[in-house]
Amino acid sequence: MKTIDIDQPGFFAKHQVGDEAAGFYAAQGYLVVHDAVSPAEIQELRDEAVAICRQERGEMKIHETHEQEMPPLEELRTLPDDEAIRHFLCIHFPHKISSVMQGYLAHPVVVDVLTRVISPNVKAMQSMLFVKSAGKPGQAWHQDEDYIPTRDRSLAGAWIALDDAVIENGCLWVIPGSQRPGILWPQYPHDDRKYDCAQMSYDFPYSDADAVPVEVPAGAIVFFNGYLLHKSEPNTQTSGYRRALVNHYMSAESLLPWHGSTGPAATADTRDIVMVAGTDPYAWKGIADTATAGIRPAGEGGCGDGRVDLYTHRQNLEDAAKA
Ligand SMILES: O=C(O)CCC(=O)C(=O)O
Repeated sequence: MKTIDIDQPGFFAKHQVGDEAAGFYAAQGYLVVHDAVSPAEIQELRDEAVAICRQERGEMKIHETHEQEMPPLEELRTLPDDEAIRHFLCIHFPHKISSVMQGYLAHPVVVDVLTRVISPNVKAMQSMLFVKSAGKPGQAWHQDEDYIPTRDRSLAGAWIALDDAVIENGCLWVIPGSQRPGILWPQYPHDDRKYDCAQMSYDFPYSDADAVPVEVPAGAIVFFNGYLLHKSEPNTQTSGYRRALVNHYMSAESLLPWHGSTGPAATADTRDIVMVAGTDPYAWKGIADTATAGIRPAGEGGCGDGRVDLYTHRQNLEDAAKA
């Protein structure tokens, strides 16, 4: 097993979380709390991941264009645990079907950090359970605010490592400080099969030399800003997984013009949220239940939506501008 250095800038023990950690997050856009989640909690989350993948917590769908990626449910349920979860890259919104996953939204270390770096009032709106078994692809460079727009740039991910995450099994990579300009860089539907079907950011003023791998031991939590450019590479190991539960949060003061919200952009506000700290200034709106748990395609059979390389994408943009 690779030795992971926890004695490096941006890494803190639980009891060290304070102004220095908050300052590192503000400057660099991320921070790591090691030993944040206990071995018993990791085991609970791993066991729950198996139950979710076996669809014992409820059936989950993969989009019909990607159905070939998954064995039929009846077959999945007959497989040994290790083999059953091997088919999964990621499950979206596991907290919508699992009370265990829902409970971890308000993990004490998460609440401690986020109330320092976001606001005393924090709400969660999304969870993703990455299994990322050996051979599964990574996620191309992106910023999470491309997908979950806040109005005050408060989006933050809390990425709980359920395995040691290292370069070889597809740990996170970040571009420190890239959140600072507060710009959402363009994205295109890349055709790079190292990555899944989510779009890739480009034309940002950083190079791969600016990127750092965030190698962390199981039990660490990586916190990262919604404007931080980040990616993960494929799991190139021949067995095992790189499991992580990543939950997303924002200030409760901001509206959330996201899916499930209706009406003018200025007042759109997804209310399928879970308060994890403080008070909700919009409690009078009530809580909605709009998101459903689902299986995220790995894109192993292609993405089915006209993927292109960057050169062709630029040509397409030029052609569209001329038309
Ligand atoms: O865990 C990964 O591989 C990618 C996670 C990610 O990109 C995210 O949570 O936004």
